[in-house]
Amino acid sequence: MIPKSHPRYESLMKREKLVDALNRGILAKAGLIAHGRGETFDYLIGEKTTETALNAIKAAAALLVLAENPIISVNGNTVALAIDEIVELAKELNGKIEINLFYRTREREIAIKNEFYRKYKDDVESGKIKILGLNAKKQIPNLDSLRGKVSEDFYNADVVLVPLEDGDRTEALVKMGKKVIAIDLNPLSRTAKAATITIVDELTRCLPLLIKYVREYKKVNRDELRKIVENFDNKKNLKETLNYIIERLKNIEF
Ligand code: PTJ
Repeated sequence: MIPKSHPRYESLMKREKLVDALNRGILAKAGLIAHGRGETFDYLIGEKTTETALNAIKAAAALLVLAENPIISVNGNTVALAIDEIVELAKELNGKIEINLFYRTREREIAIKNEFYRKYKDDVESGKIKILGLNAKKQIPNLDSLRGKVSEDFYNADVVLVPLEDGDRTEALVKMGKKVIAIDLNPLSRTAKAATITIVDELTRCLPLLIKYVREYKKVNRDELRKIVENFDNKKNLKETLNYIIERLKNIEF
């Protein structure tokens, strides 16, 4: 039991959630390692949403609202940490959520699907959210990993949100002509570099902001939204994030 007064309470609770998800067959073992890498980068950015991350969140929200057929791709870590926020965001869009696993097994796919049913049975049964990807038959071209198998809906999506993605698939999705929004605390990752928009922020911290801006932008005219997307330069934003980290570390006080 972690006392609420512990200075690292939030962070330790996230770890608890991941361990619990591992025990329930949702998380891949490597998901724990991936989380540790994320924690390191979160220390470097100061465990808060930076200005550059906020710019990326706004551009991502605009792109999602403009999309004809957006889809949210989820893996073990995303479901373990942020199932509620993912469902909330999906309901603001077209409800489509695709299970897509790097360490793909039938058991994990089913465990993740069951988690959506356990927590959001009514929404799944009423069609407010659609859980896709279980009988994925389409293949992303030029991608050998099991992550290349996707549903028809995913194959036809114009915008995909991919929290904690691997670089190979992001590159392949961009080559297919899709707009890819990545959430990744590592600004140096191949995913971060290949995505159309990279949000360098912690998943559970940025999703509420993304939802907030999606709600707001649904009331904004499409030309305005296009401008927000066009004015966003991912490479420039990543460089600014790195410069922010450098300056922060140079000036840190102990
Ligand atoms: O559930 P599966 O089988 O699809 O496997 C998922 C993992 C995450 C294990 C798999 O995709 C993987 O190995 O990913 P990587 O290549 O380790 O990349 C994960 C990235 O996510 C790293 O760059 C981390 O910095 C970042 N990351 C980890 N936790 C968070 C995060 N970014 C944002 N928020 C986090 N909480």
